Amino acid sequence: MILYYAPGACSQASHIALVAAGIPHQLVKVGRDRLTEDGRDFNLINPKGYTPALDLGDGVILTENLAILAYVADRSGKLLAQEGIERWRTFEATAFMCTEIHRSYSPFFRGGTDAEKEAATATLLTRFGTIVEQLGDRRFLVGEQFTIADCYLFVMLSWATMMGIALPQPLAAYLARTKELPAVASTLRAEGLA
Ligand SMILES: N[C@@H](CCC(=O)N[C@@H](CS)C(=O)NCC(=O)O)C(=O)O
Repeated sequence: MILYYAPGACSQASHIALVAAGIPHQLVKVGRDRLTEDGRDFNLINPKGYTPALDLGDGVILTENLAILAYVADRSGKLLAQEGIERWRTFEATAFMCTEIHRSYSPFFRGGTDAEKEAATATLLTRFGTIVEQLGDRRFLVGEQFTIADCYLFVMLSWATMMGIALPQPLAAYLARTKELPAVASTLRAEGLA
C-alpha cells in the first residue's frame, strides 16, 4: 500500500490512521509542483491533483480522506467501533472535519484577504465550540478510544496553531496529549515535522 502525502497537509489524517492501525505502507511525498518525490506527475496518479491518495495495490487508487479513513478502519478492525451509536458518531464527527472545518481554512491556503481570514477564524471558533461540547470530559472525540475522527481532528487543530488561531483550552489540551501518542509522534517524524 502506498500513501501519497504532503507534509502537514490533510493527508496527515490518513497517514496517522495507517500508522495507528498498524497497516504496513510506503510513503511517497508530493510537492507543490504536483511531482512526486521520485519525479512522477501526480496528476496521472490522482487526476484530482490533491493528496491524500492511497494505492491499494495494482494501481488501484483510493482518494478522499473520509473514504481512506473508513477503508483503513474496515481493513484493520481498529479506529472505529464495529457497531452501535459510537460507530455513527465517529462518521458524523469525521464528516464534520472533512466539510465544515477543513473547508473553513480555505482563505488561509488560497491567499484570502485579511477580512476573509477574520471571517474564517470566526467560523472556525464556532466549529471548535461544537467540538468542545462533544469532547466534554472524554479523552478522545467519540469516547475513550482513538478513532478516525481523532486522526482528522488532530490535523485540523494543528492547522489552527499554525495559523495563529488560539484554541479553546480543552482543545489545546487535547492537541498536546494527542501529539504524544506513539502513532501520532511517529507520523510527525515520518513527515519530517517532529
Ligand atoms: N476532498 C479532499 C480534499 C483534499 C485536499 O484538500 N488536499 C489538499 C491538502 S490539505 C491538497 O492536496 N491540495 C493541493 C491542491 O489542491 O493543489 C479530501 O477530503 O481528501
